[in-house]
Amino acid sequence: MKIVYSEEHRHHDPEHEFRRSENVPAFERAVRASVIETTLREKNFGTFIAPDEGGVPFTGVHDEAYLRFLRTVHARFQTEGSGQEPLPYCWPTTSRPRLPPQDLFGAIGFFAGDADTPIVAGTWKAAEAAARGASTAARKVARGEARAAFALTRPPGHHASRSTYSGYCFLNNAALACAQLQQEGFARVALLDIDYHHGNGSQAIFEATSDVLFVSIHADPDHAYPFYSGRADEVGHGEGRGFTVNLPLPPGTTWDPYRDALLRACEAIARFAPSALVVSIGLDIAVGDPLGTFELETDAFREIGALLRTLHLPTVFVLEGGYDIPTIGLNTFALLNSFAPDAQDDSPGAP
Ligand code: OKP
Ligand code: ZN
Repeated sequence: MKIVYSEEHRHHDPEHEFRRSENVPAFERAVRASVIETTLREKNFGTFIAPDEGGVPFTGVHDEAYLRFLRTVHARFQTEGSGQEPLPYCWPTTSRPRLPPQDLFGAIGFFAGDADTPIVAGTWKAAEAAARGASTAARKVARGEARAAFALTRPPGHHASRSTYSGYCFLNNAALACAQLQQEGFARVALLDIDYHHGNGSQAIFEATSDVLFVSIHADPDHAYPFYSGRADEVGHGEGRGFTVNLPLPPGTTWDPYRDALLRACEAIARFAPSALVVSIGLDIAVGDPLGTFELETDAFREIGALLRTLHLPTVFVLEGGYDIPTIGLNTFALLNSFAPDAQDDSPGAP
């Protein structure tokens, strides 16, 4: 298995965020990726590679005006704002115009999905590197250079839609991996999202298409962020109707009911018969995660990897959430190592 990793994620390392209106130490920190990197290296798992020069398939995933905003917002804030961190204070609610207003705070509210996704000076640099990492992982798998790859990237991506940043996410790395696989000739791709939080950005990007099946297992939005999407009756729109599958689970979910949901997810994927699979992995489904309530132990991550292996698909794993620093490395290893026990074997036939 190829592991795509670059130190550039460190450019985005915010110290604080808001939590239910309170300023608290940030959860989505650089140490998350470094602890996973260290664990996988200690276990001698996989082959580490850097992102390649192949670019990012932005078209079809993110809007031009949104990308321009992300590239420039922090610099604009230094002159047009207070010079600290850009935070939205108002949002379009009754309707969203086609284009953002010229005013900086009008634009921030236009593109922001929440008020606890800090933007620092290096955010664009880090987000762009993560997007390149996910695109690289997809290229390696598509070109048969590896049967599976892991984009060990942050900031995460699954809450970012075509033109909103939210939930620590700016560029939708998993969606970009899907787009890259499609560009390389894999017409039908399944995107499985097992982060604790519903991947509302990924769903929004693909809800009107039948080429990408989006399947998500997550905490019931009645009780968990992102609150306004992820219910079981959201099944896609138009041509994409039936190609979105949401499997919400109650707070406190343990392995047995989780496994049932994962089996259903795997059945939906097998029925779709894709030519490749992208998995958004969130380690925040682990017991003890500060932002989750599920109770999955390390054994469960092993079982998840083993179950995904039975799909026999070229697979791109993309890191999303997971905030319990002492366990995220081991749980990532548990999942990936049971998916690909012989991870040093990168030949196309190998898992
Ligand atoms: C991102 B990912 C703390 C409250 C929670 C949103 C959670 C984002 C999770 N400020 N904020 O899906 O792990
Ligand atoms: Zn999450």
